[in-house]
Amino acid sequence: MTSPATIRAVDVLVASPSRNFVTLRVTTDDGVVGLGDATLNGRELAVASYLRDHVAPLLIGLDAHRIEDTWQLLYRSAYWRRGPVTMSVIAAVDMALWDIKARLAGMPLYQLLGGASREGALVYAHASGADLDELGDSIRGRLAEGHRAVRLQVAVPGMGAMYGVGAATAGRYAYEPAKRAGLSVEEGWDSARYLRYLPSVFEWARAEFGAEVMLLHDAHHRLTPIQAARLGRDLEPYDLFWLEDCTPAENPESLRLVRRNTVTPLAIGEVMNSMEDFRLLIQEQLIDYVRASVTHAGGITGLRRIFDFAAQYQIKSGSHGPTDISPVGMAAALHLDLAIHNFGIQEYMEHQPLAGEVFRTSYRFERGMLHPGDAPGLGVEYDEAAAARFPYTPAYLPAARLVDGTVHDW
Ligand code: CS2
Ligand code: MG
Repeated sequence: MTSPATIRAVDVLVASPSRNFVTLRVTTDDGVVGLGDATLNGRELAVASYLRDHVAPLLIGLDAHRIEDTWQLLYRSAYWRRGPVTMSVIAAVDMALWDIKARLAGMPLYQLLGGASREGALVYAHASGADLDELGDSIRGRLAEGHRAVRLQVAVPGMGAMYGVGAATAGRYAYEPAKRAGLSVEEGWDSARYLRYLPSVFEWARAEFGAEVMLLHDAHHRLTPIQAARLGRDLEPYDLFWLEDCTPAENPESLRLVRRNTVTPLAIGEVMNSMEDFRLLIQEQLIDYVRASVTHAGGITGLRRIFDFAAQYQIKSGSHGPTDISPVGMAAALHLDLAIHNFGIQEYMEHQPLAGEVFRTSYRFERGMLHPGDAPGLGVEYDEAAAARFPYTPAYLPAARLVDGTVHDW
């Protein structure tokens, strides 16, 4: 019988090394520390308060080994279920408890999840540009680093700043979708122009970079179902690995129309956080990849349930991994990626170097894949003294408007 690991302290750490991160630290009576990521980009303090004011008092004195029981307690006893704030809170606690259990076992977390099912997790990098020349340089940079899968985002001629396109001078992809302070920046949007232009980008990319490289694209929820169907069909000759968030998918039934009209693989779900969000998409095989993250979908326990359900329908994982998932969330994702059978791909948008001053990670990149490393637990250490140098800085996500000023999906 395992001796209990009684929870003695629960701390919520908010810091902004290059961008805001909310980290949960759970400490046991014996001084074993577990970390969890609770970063909800643009709404960070809502999660921090939920954790600090409502959850921390419930955790003190519990046995950290009882992960499933604690998950169910936080999910059911709150009464108010699901949603990004609640599920990010549960996620952070879940990650921290898995971290503690694996540290106590002296094993990297993936061993406790069933052991490695592969050598590493295939990742995709981001490439972007204000025009095709810049995009070409960006793709060449990623391929030179050893990446085999690249997401392409490019400015549409005649449209201003838009999602996923990094600053022209940034060199390495450095899209920061918010000013570091102040209110939302507004971006313009014109679906007709985008739909006319995008297929030519992928035609160019295939001619330039050949058939082997895996190419992805994110439509970031901006299309109607019929527009999404047309885009998927127009992109078919260029063999995308996936087309992401082609519609908002809040009405999952609308994906039936997209599916009937295109065989371009579809990935959806970075804003979703529960099994209920995915049920119809999975049962009707309306998607090919589940895009949820460990950080927003109830942790390792929550996301694994969704992935296991998806596996019954030959749907694979494609975990969300932008820089607003902290290095703790990234590490957790990699342990799960390594262990599950229906792994597809992992997004990898490298953190800025400043983040590395606060989070020391053990994951490593090799031959287009990430491996979580073999340090006990998640393999991440948090430097609180370094974090003190980077106080929380309010930052908003942009807003999108159509040419006539109508608010649109961002
Ligand atoms: C995204 C994100 O990585 C992605 O595919 O769509 O960049 C997303 O915009 C951010 O996570 C929002 O916080
Ligand atoms: Mg996305």
